[in-house]
Amino acid sequence: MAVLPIITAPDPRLKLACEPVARVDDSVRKLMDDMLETMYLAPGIGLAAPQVGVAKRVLVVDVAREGEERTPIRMANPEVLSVSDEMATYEEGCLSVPDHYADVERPARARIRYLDYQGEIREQEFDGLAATCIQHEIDHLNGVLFIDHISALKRGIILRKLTKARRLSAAVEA
Ligand code: GNR
Ligand code: NI
Repeated sequence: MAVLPIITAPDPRLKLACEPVARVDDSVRKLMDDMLETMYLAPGIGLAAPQVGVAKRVLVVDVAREGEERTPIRMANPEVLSVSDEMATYEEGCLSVPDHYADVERPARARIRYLDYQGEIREQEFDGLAATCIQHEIDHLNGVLFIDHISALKRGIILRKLTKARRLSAAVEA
């Protein structure tokens, strides 16, 4: 396994729609495992392939709390089959939008069809933080960030701060 560098906004690679995988082969399984290792180290509760510069429809999630047993979920080509009318609001963050958080409202439950680690088709209903996180990750596969769900004013403030922070760190490294 390997830890991969995480891309941060504003980066055009975070705005692209990703391609489905043709099948879950060893290279896709390695990507999933490397993404999980990267996510656990960060630490985060989810990670989508475009965040590590790979434009494929692959994501990983683990919403187990620290100290609890790990419950990794690996998905390729996830599809939202249906969502609840009931909505839920969580304060979201993103490894690609470091140090910024905002409330985002999403459906409270979502039924997802995906290819698992073995390439088998699975359907599963998610609720709570897992439902929010998986919807956040599927957004990434469509080039959408959580800041795209907040006001343009707040989004602009955050993107300007991220651009400034990047200029500063580039200057320090130079
Ligand atoms: O680590 C993460 N926490 C989080 C909290 C609330 C809603 C979504 C998330 S996902 C985020 C990791 C990440 O950026 N995944 O793309
Ligand atoms: Ni994210």
